[in-house]
Amino acid sequence: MGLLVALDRPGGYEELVGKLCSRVDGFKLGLPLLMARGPGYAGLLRRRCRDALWVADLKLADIGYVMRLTAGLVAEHVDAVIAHGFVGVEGALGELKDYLDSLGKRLVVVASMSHPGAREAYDHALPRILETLERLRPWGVVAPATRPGVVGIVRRRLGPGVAIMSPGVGAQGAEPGSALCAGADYEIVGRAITGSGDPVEAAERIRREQEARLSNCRGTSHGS
Ligand code: 3DU
Repeated sequence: MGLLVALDRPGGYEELVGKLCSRVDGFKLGLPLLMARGPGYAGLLRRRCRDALWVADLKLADIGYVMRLTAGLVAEHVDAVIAHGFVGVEGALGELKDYLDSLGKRLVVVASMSHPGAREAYDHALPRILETLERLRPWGVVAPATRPGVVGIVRRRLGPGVAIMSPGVGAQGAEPGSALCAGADYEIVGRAITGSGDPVEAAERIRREQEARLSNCRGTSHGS
């Protein structure tokens, strides 16, 4: 059962990361934060919580050459980098994965997104993106907590070896634990924690809700 906190707003997160460090599994750094503070800020935050999983959410979607250059700016400070799935393997995700492998870093690929507009194109592309993921075998996949059915499809298709991360819990309406019950390893929560008056309490409450929902669904639908 995992909880990753999305840090998106440009701002100072040193204190928050220190407080949340023992309560969550990792942090996902968004583009607004990385562009405002620079890639080195990821390293500064990481020193506040070394053992957490640190993910740079670059949402890369370009040719391999440019994705490698972009990922290379932040890779030394994080464990994993996120790229979009629709750009394909040849000349794009394949090159990025080889590059990250050479650095000992992990690739996470978006299978579909959590907002309503993902139904317009992303969901239609899902069968093709699943083929890409089967060939590419990235370390992780992003699938939407708002549509747990998609999480289940990804888990069934890719099996137990892939880490599934699911955004959409909290501000976008999904309940804590719902994606975990559908087969995700981590739920990504941003505003419900970072926008709360008491982020530590919010993170602890979400943890409790994840545990409660997971213990209810275990043995029924989890991973199936
Ligand atoms: O809605 P929240 O504030 O909990 O933030 C969700 C985070 O998840 C945010 O950083 C956004 O960029 C990310 N996200 C994805 O990675 C993929 C999605 O399909 C939707 C959101």
